[in-house]
Amino acid sequence: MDHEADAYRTDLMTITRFVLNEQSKYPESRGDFTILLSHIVLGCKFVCTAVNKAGLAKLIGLAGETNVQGEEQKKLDVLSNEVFVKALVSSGRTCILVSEEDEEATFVERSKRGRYCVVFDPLDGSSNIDCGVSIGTIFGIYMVKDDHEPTLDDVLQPGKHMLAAGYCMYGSSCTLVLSTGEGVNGFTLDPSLGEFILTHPDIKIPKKGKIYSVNEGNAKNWDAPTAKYVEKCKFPKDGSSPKSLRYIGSMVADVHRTLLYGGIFLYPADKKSPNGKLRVLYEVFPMSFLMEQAGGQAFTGKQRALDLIPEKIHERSPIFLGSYDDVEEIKELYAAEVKGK
Ligand code: FDP
Repeated sequence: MDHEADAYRTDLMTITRFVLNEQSKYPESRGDFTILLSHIVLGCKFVCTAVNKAGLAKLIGLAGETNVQGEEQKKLDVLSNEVFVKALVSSGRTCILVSEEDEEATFVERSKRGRYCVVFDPLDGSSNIDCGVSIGTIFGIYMVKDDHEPTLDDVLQPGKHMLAAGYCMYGSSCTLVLSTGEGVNGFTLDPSLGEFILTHPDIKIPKKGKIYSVNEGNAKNWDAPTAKYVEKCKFPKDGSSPKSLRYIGSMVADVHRTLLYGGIFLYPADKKSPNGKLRVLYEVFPMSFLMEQAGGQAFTGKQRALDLIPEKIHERSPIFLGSYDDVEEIKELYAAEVKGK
């Protein structure tokens, strides 16, 4: 990228302009999605500012703690959840919200109701907050088909029914990655403008990567295909070079790197957690949607991740996602295991 030229760019593609351009392809569209997205973007900007200030403002304490002024502090993830719930409800475009922070789904009151269902993790990777490691917001969007009274079944849908998905990473810069089902685009927040600017158009994941990303501390409890795959990454028998291991332990950051550099991110099942750790609706689905839209794959160990039909809103699933060829290898190992039985 030519940074000098970039500093003088006068034709900036903001995320709103980008989505309005997309919307103009559909003359019947009433702009509801653009309005919904602008409320998500507002939530991301708020959380970004709060994350940046967290160390200074001591926002990182436990919920219920008091600060030096004696005011009650809200934990950053609790605060982020409140911001997103309020922004989404006030958009007037949502009917059901499922948040990682809330045990029950929120059904929006009739007067403020729209047709979109938003599933989200307002601040994923929260165990990393206190040490300043990148964290993020993940979201997926469904739409109810007709004017029926919304029920949980409207969100207990396979990921392939999502209309859009994305994440915002709060790292050295604040980056929002979005797919509305026609490829993947990345936008970086320009703090001086307060706008997300298109910086990563049409992201395509490399077909094969050189990095694997997994919590190897769980290795003793892995099943055979996962163990074999990781062994192959470290000791390839086909003459190729071993892969590098990178694991941040913050899904948004690990997936973002995987999307840009290629490779594979895995959070497999193990003996202690037969369904893995990551949540289907607001972690596995949105990230799988983005991976497929960028030309990669996402697999649960049994099936294409986006085909999964969740039965509960906080359900978990094992996940293997990333470069097409790398995920293909793990699929082959699981297929061989089933055949061998
Ligand atoms: P965290 O526990 O910090 O909230 O789902 C949550 C998550 O982070 C993901 O962001 C991350 O990929 C994963 O858990 C890390 O889990 P391990 O610590 O078990 O590796």
